[in-house]
Amino acid sequence: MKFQLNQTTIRLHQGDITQVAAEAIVNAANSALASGGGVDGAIHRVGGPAILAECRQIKGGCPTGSAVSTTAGRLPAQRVIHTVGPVWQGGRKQEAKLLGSAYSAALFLAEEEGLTSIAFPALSTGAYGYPAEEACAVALAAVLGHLQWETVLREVIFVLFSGRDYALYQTHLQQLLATEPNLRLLANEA
Ligand code: AR6
Repeated sequence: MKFQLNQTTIRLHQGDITQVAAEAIVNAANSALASGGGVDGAIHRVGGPAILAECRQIKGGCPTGSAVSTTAGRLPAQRVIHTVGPVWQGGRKQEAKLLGSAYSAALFLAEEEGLTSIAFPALSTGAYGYPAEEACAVALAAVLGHLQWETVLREVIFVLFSGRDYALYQTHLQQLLATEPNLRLLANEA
C-alpha cells in the first residue's frame, strides 16, 4: 500500500528487510552494537562481516534513541542505519519518547548522508517487547511529523514481518487520512 505526504512516498511492505533495496535500511540494534537476533541477526547474516567490523570501531556504541551508520556489506542497500529502540518496561519509562527519537535519529542521519529512501522494521516490537499497536502509533507519528518539513527523502518504507503488523499499519495510516491534511492514498495494492 502506498501513501504520499508532501514530496515523500510512504510504502508498506510485508517481508524481510534484508531483501529491500532502499538506499538505507534501518537495523533494530542494541546499544553495544553487538549482533543479536531478529532484524539485527538477519542484517549481519545477509550483509556479511564488514558490518560488524565497522560497528566495533564506533566508540560509545549507540545509546537508546540515537542512530549510527555503517556500510551495508552485501545487502542491496547502500547504508545500514543502526538505531536502538527502548526495551518495553510497562510504558512509564519514557518508552514512547525514546522510540520516537530512534525513528527521528535514523531519518536525520539518512538526510545528512544524502540518502533518498529508507526502510524501517517495527523497532522494539520483537525482543524488546514493545506492544505492536502502541509502537505503530509512535512510528507513524514520528515519521509523518518529520515529513512535514523539507526533506531529501523521497521514499519511506515500513517493512512488516507479519501479516498482522502489516494490517495494523494499514489501518492506522488509513485512519490518519482523515486527520492529516497532506496525506493521501496513492495505491491500494502491496
Ligand atoms: N525483516 C523485517 N522485520 C523483521 C525481521 C526481518 N528479517 N526479523 C524480525 N522482524 P527485533 P527489537 C520483526 O527483535 O525488538 C536483537 O537481538 C520482528 O517480528 O528484531 O528492537 C538486537 O540485537 C519485530 O516485529 O528488534 C537487540 O538486542 C521487529 O522486526 C534487540 O534484538 C523487531 O524485532 C532489539 O529488539
